[in-house]
Amino acid sequence: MAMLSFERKYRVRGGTLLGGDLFDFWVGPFYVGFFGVTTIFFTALGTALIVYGASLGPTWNIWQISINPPAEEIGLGFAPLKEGGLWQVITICAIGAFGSWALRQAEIARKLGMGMHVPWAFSFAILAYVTLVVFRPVLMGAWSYGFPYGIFTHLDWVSATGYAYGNFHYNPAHMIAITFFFTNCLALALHGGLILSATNPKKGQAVKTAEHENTYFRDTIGYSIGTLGIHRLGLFLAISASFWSAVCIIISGPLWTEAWSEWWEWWRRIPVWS
Ligand code: UQ1
Repeated sequence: MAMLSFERKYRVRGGTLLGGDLFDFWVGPFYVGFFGVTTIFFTALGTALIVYGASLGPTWNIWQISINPPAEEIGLGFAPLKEGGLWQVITICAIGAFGSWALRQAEIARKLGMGMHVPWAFSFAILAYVTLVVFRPVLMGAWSYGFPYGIFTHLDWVSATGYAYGNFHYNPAHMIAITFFFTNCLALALHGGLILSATNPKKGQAVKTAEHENTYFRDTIGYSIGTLGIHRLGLFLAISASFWSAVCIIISGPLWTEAWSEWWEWWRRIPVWS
């Protein structure tokens, strides 16, 4: 079916999650929907507040602009706008925009009768962000633990937070997260390479099939995960990377306050070799 006749068939009203017919229409190629409107609202407000916050600051140097969270004394209270309140409102806007985007993905998937894999996957990215700026600051007792919205300043925050626990690479959940990131790269490189090698041949040569792809890996390592399986594996590796990233930061402070290298004492104390 040509794309245009497909779209004529499926670009029809109905199946929205919220708002009924209210925003159930398209503008050019874009579906609008209730959550498209809320995405634009939160994004526009949040961006305007970032620009306003930058205009108050000491610099227009793009690398050095920073919207900082409130000081530790504010605890979990509301801060004056110019003393971290902007950071708080911008954080609400960001969560509103990311949440709206996930719900817009869900609404479009629902209208098309598709699964909810994309919005669920995106939700793991939202989880990682909300862990950094809401869950961990709440558990630590102050918004000051959130990261600042600036290019250099957020890097400084990562560095300082890492060194606050000695060497963050000893954090076991950080190890697991990195392992998932790297395995994700390996899987995507194998998959991208395999698909291009089979379906994008030189001029005059035949496009190969899934049987070629399966056989390539059976010949190489005695096993093929299959054309559906590789996408299940990819989704699992990607959401696991986000999930364990969230775990590794939420346990730093709320659960473990020393250097992460000390956590491994239990391993050194195992009677067999201690
Ligand atoms: C694979 O087995 C497979 O099935 C045919 C793919 O689908 C196209 C792949 O992309 C890849 C990378 C593999 C190999 C992966 C494993 C885990 C054996």
